[in-house]
Amino acid sequence: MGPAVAIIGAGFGGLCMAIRLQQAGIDSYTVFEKGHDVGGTWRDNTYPGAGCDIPSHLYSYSFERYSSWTRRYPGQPEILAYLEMCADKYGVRPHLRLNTEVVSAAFDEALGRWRVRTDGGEELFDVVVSAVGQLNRPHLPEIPGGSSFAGPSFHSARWDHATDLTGRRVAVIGSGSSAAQLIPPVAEAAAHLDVFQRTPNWVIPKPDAAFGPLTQTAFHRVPLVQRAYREWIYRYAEGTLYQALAGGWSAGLLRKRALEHLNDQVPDAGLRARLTPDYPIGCKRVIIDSKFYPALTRPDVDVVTDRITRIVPEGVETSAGLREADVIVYATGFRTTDFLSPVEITGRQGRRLGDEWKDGAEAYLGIAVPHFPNLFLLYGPNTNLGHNSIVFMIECQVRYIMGCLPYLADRGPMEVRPEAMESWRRSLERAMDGMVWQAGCASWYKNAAGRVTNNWPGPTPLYRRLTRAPRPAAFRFAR
Ligand code: N01
Repeated sequence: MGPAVAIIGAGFGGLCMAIRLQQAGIDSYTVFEKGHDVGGTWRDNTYPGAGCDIPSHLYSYSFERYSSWTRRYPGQPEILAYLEMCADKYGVRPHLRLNTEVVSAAFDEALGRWRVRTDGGEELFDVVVSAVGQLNRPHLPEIPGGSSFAGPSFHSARWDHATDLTGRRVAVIGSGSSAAQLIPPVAEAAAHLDVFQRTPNWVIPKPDAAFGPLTQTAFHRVPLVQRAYREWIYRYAEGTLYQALAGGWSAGLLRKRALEHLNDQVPDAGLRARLTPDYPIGCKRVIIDSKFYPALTRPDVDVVTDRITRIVPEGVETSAGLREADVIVYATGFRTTDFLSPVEITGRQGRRLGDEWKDGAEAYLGIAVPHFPNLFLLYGPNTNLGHNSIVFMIECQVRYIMGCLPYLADRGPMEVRPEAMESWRRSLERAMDGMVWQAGCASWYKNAAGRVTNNWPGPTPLYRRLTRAPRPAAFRFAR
């Protein structure tokens, strides 16, 4: 038994929370999942070429070192299979409430509990853990005439597998990480592909390879090899990539590597110029891919940089004229600064989370919000990374929340103090100062006012230290 815990979402975060509760002998939890199965973003993103640009041995739980990864960078089916395996192996399945969307959660002050409302009714819980992720709501741009298009059109995260692209004229709008992955296979199938690029991205090579039988055997038989490999990738990301984002010594090296990659893969100087970003590397999420540029150089692919003016039944109209298309793919990203929305969260004194966050989402350690007792966030505000595995951050947060549970048992609902939040806000602002995301570029890391609400500005070992255990002085308790 233990506290009744409602977990919203069964992706990497929600499953991790469930597994740790299960391991602690707390079986009084429910995982609400609006989709038909576990997997989160890895269930939703099934576009051709979908995969992860963080090596599989790091993009997995530290406590479940899977030795069956077939390649360095896993494809979406492998990651989804890993998460399904974890749900089975750790006994999470009986706690899953699939196809059930949480509509609202309201803290009942008299009861000291949360009223969680789903499309199936209302239930009481002691604790709510949000694990909805930052990239779960597709962003569909409001382009004039959008609905007038005569053919199929869909978002990259809602891939329409019934639409066969073979021999068709395809338009892909967007050129971020999702577009970079789906463009090579789409170009292969299509008769012609137009890629509508509004802003070029920095791209560095992805040294992907299948693991040979020797490596596989080493991973299976010698856990130390696997641990050492994971550690090596982690340290590289911290030592080199993080330094670049913080404006350190490696920014120049990374930029040089990206420019060499562009030079090597794109012989045409005109196209190269259009693909060269004019902002510092890392300001937007760096694309890690080795197939993207070659696809853009194909004779049957055009990179269109003219401004899109409207969608018409025949295709996409730009400032330079009509580009005819049979299918439109929106690889236009996600509504990343909405966080928990559209779930209505109401804390003490009827405070609504949406109102508290009207100037930008924020949370103490990215986990707790003043006036919202016993509400904990996974992958919350300012905990996204531009350089390392988000699974690491999720594990830090889950450990922290597990550390809060004994306090709840002894002293009742706990709520972070506004002073602790204020001091956290100030330290974040200071740390944010030197980060490259502040440079003059638009990105999904920032809200409309230009505040970076999504990214963690420090090294991840620091975050791990800060979240090692809750500091009781930062909280107000009911008893
Ligand atoms: O989305 P994005 P994504 N007209 O927001 C363009 C993770 N991820 O789905 O740059 C024309 O990056 C927009 O243009 P601009 C990863 O963290 C990870 O590709 O705003 N274009 C941009 O080109 C990634 O960062 C993996 O000018 C419009 C694109 O659409 C995050 O998901 C794989 C437009 C959106 O790019 C999101 O990536 C895939 C408009 N009106 C994704 N509106 C891994 O491998 C938007 N765009 C781990």
